[in-house]
Amino acid sequence: MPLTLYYFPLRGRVEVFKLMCAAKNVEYEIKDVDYADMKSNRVTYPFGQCPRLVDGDVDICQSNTIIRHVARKHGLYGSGEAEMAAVDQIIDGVESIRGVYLKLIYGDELKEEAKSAYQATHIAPDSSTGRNSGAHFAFLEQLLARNGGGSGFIVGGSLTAADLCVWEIVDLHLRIFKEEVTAAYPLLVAHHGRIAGLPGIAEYLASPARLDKVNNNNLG
Ligand SMILES: N[C@@H](CCC(=O)N[C@@H](CS)C(=O)NCC(=O)O)C(=O)O
Repeated sequence: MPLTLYYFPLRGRVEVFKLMCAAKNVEYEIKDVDYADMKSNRVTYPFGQCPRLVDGDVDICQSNTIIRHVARKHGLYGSGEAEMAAVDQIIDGVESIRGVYLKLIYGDELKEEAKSAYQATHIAPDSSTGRNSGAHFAFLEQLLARNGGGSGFIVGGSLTAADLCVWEIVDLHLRIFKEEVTAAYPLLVAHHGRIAGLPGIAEYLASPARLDKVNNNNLG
């Protein structure tokens, strides 16, 4: 039985799920959300939002819950408690960046002034010690470096959900801040290249299943 994901036709919050399935050759189908059902049915959509995943008797919302479910089931959680906790830490750290990114895209509509402030607060290396809501690329670069110098995966010695969360958030920022990210975070950029070349991922990224539309308002 393929996994069924209910979502909109765009990359958005489901991209890490799709990357995980691609890496592990997990079959899935994506179904359009019935908007009225999503807003009124508190059983299928407990928070009135998608994505929603159905996998046998598992029927869940919240994108990071979906990521963790697939990671547990398909060997993308590392090995042992310390690695699993490290994967969780990165999933949650990436979520902090996603929060400020979504404000930049939807709240500030990617206006030039907002972009400069975002760059200065969340990307510029010297602002990692300032107030940045825990959202800064220097943190991810340092975590990667701490795992054997940063030339492999971000946790342990094999691909985990953490690599794919980091890959996708770096990918989103390379689209907007390519020069700045490339200049400041060589390990993250090299990791981005390595992960993109992995079997399953490379084929997915080249396929029509990797949608062009990134955000619902066509920004980013
Ligand atoms: N915390 C939720 C956020 C989900 C979310 O923001 N869903 C958006 C689509 S990306 C949505 O359903 N928007 C429609 C709405 O809120 O009415 C998650 O991680 O899944």
